[in-house]
Amino acid sequence: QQNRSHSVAILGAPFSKGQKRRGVEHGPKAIRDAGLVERLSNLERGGREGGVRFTVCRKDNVSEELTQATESCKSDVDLNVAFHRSDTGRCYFGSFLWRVRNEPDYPVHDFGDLTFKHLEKDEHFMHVPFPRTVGRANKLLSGAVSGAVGAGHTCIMLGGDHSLAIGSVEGHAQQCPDLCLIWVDAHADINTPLTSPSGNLHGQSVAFLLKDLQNKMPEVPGFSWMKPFLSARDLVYIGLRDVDPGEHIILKTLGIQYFSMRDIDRMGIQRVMEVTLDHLLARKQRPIHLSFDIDAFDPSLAPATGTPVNGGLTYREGIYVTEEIHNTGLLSVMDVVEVNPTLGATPEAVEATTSLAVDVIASALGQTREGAHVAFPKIPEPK
Ligand code: 6HN
Ligand code: MN
Ligand code: MN
Repeated sequence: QQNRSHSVAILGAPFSKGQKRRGVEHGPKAIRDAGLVERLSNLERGGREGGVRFTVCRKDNVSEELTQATESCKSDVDLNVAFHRSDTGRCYFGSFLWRVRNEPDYPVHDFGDLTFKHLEKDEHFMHVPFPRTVGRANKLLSGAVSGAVGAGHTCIMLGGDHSLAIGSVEGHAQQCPDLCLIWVDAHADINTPLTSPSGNLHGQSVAFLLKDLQNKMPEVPGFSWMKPFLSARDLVYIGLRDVDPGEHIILKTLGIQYFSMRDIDRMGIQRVMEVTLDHLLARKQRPIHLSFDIDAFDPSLAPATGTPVNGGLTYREGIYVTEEIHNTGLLSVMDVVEVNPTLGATPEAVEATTSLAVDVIASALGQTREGAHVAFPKIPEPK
């Protein structure tokens, strides 16, 4: 049984060479300035936690375990039940968590920013700019994420452009080889250097991760330190609405599970999350890597980003995604990328984007819209 740790590590990755617009390297500072650490420290995550996480059990088992857990729930303990019905409706998976109230909050460790070097001699590979610089940055990030996860933290990686997901997911996989990946983005970021219209590596991150694309990938200089390790079936996309032709043939050929904005319109975000978690977790509970590109949101909500696309997630849809991921109890690493504070038309536009980034992180780590009452075991009475 997996028990995700409760301390949170924040890791800044001020890096922008995976694309051509400068400014996204200021993302970590902008997100911190929007009050990230304070928000996470104030989260009512307090107390010791434990419980049962189960993979698949029959409906009657669930109600039995639920009764037992409820009976053993004393007044100083919160019981949190989160489970999902499988597609067939016959199986359940999820968790019963207990939490002792009124104990100190879980610590938030801000590990600061990594320092990336730009290599002077870094010629294009085909039409791909800065391959060695991007490769080296990701190698450094990989080690840092692996270290944070290995030390027992839930890791929040602040980008930076989305090429950083290569190192983030790779480092995570060093500690958790059975991880699964949820990619929330307007874009699929699954171009190979041979399909990429722009050459930019932030549009190719997933292609570096997938075993299924191994024989379609040329040897890009700067990336000899890593091998692809992820299976196409361990990946789900949410929010797609700008997919290049070469990406579309890859998605279709590999049979990757994706939910475009059209699918969200059709099914609703609730059903999308149900199928997503069922697809990734029904067979086996395993750590989740959430790679969240802020451009998944509609540009009216997240204007300060490099490749905005109309018709994105609403605030409520985006927060629902992170709430559901939190409720699995399995979030292990989260990337928040492509916040570019130099691209907002006004200071308000920048502020909207950075505070939205803080909101999705807080929500992924347990902030609820219904409220919480860790500090209030009962309704206070006048003396
Ligand atoms: N991102 N598909 C386009 C490309 O250049 O390959 C856009 C990629 C955007 C990448 O937003 O992380
Ligand atoms: Mn994107
Ligand atoms: Mn992206």
